[in-house]
Amino acid sequence: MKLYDLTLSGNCYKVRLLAALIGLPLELVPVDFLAGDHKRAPVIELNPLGQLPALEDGAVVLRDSQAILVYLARKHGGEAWLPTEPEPLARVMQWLSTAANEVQHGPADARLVDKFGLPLDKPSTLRTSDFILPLLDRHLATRDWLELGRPTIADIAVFPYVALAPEGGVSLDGYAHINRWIARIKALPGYVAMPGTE
Ligand SMILES: N[C@@H](CCC(=O)N[C@@H](CS)C(=O)NCC(=O)O)C(=O)O
Repeated sequence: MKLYDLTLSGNCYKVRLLAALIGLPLELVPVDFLAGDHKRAPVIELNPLGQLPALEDGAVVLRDSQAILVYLARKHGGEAWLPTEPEPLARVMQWLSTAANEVQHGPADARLVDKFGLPLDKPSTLRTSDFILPLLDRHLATRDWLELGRPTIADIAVFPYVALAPEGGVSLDGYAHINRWIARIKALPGYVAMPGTE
């Protein structure tokens, strides 16, 4: 199974992290982002959006980190990481949507501005961060994991760009429940880090 990968990408890291936690070997194919290789073959043929990550599992080709988490969790994680019953499934999925929306447009985009110089609207990324991080902290005040009382792909999807928030000038000081949740994720057997989450 090949993951077209970028070390500094939190979206790629979601996939590497889940694979490590479930003991699934991945063949990492590093893509030279600065050279624009994500906009050229073979990546553009796997993902017409020209984005990473992309996954190739035999004839199955997938784009989008959330979709790849769903695929790996259902194919290799049994019921543990993504259950099939309607309510718990939906509970996990709502956080995948939050990861792709508020977390992406808040702390993740703030990091794209500060760390990589992308010309995004920094005040907007800070406003979105100020909306989602307090909400997440309140949610975690009464539970150890985002849903179902155990780690699921909800945690894996939301974790990277929350943990990387300081790289976008978004402080996690004062978010005690988020910080304890980050520590719990880092203590999971098989956990792997990425630059910026150590
Ligand atoms: N929704 C996608 C977003 C993927 C994404 O934006 N990847 C970045 C790297 S972290 C990328 O390839 N950006 C290049 C571009 O958008 O042109 C996911 O979750 O995988």
